[in-house]
Amino acid sequence: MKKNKIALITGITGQDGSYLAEILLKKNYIVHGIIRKSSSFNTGRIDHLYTNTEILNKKLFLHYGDIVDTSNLNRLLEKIQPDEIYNLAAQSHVLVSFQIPDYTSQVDALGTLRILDAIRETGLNKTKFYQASTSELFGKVQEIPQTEKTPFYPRSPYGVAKLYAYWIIINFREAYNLFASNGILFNHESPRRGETFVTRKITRAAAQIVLGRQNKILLGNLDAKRDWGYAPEYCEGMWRILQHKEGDDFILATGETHSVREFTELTFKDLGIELTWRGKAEKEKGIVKSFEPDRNKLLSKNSKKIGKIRKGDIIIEVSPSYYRPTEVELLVGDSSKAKKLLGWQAKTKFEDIVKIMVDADLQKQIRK
Ligand code: NAP
Ligand code: F7E
Repeated sequence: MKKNKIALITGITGQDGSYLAEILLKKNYIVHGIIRKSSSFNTGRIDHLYTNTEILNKKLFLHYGDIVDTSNLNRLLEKIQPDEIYNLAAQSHVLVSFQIPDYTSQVDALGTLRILDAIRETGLNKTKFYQASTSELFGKVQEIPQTEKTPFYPRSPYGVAKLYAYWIIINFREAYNLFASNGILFNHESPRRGETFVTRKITRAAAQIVLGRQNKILLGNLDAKRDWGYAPEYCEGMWRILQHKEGDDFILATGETHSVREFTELTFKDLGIELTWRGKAEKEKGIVKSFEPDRNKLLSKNSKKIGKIRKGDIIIEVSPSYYRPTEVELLVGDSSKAKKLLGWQAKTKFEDIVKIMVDADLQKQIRK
């Protein structure tokens, strides 16, 4: 009988870790995940997996650990002997990285080195390694669209830490012949996205506004543009990157770019609210132009729960506290290499990602 492959996921409790665990379990992998000790529950995104007695401790194993803890990493690798490691653990918030740059570098830069070193220490020379690299490496973009050959110009401690990780992957690949790959992933979103990233912040707050539980959202730079894809597809792409014949670096992106403003307008449109904008910069406001809550049956079934929204209500304001000291204004990726060599392509369209997220947040809020 063919032996099941063994994968180790760092960051299994995050958005991507949770989708990747599902994908690998479906492919009959034995999945190990590193979770951090926390004073409150941090396994919400994988509860459906690890409360399943068919899966827990049979196909899915969770271990306490931290990628700043070298001896813990060595012990885990020795014990698990994974065929594939997916390093998704990171302090992944760009604005927060300006507030905790040292910690961000310890985790996002040196954390990657520690795992690579542990691979060598434990003699796991055949283990394949996936590194969660990012479009934030391009920062102040030197070329549009960005390809694997575009020079980097990171604009945050997060981006700079991930640049170290990117290069240490390539160095270990060349120096020690390790199968180590960078997935340079552009923003990817889902209902499991952390609530402080802009897309989820908007869809969650919009659902609350429509239900009359919140009056407005405070946002930062409305004109930043991102190449937003759908997270489950990107996690399938991570697996494909490690199935390639050799370690290499790949961009995963949709090739489309949209502004935070467009994301906001579409979110509210989905809920029956048309927005108009007034004012400039910090004084700009998003105002209700019209409200017809007929967009989905969901709302009509719950019409008693709809809040009292009126034409002229101010529901968006700008707060400079969300501005970044140095901003990444525009990202748009070219993933032709992944299409050609991995057969990977982003499928879910921007409008559908917004709908999926709005529906999920609305359902969630209605259930509360
Ligand atoms: P996320 O939701 O923020 O998840 C991050 C994960 O890392 C969580 O499981 C977190 O644990 C864990 N973690 C943080 N610090 C750790 C440490 N010191 N030791 C061990 N685990 C630690 O991020 P994501 O959106 O899933 O992204 C996954 C990876 O891809 C990250 O490396 C991110 O930087 C990178 N990336 C993301 C995107 C994107 O658009 N989502 C794009 C490009 C690259 P807790 O749950 O305990 O906090
Ligand atoms: O910001 C602007 C903000 O925090 C997107 C991470 O997964 O993707 C993510 O990083 C844009 C920025 O994501 C708010 O200034 C406006 O221009 O959702 P975000 P990010 O910084 O692009 C990359 C690829 C990663 O690798 C990262 O790990 O939206 N923006 N107003 C705002 N952003 C936030 N968070 N909150 C606001 O209120």
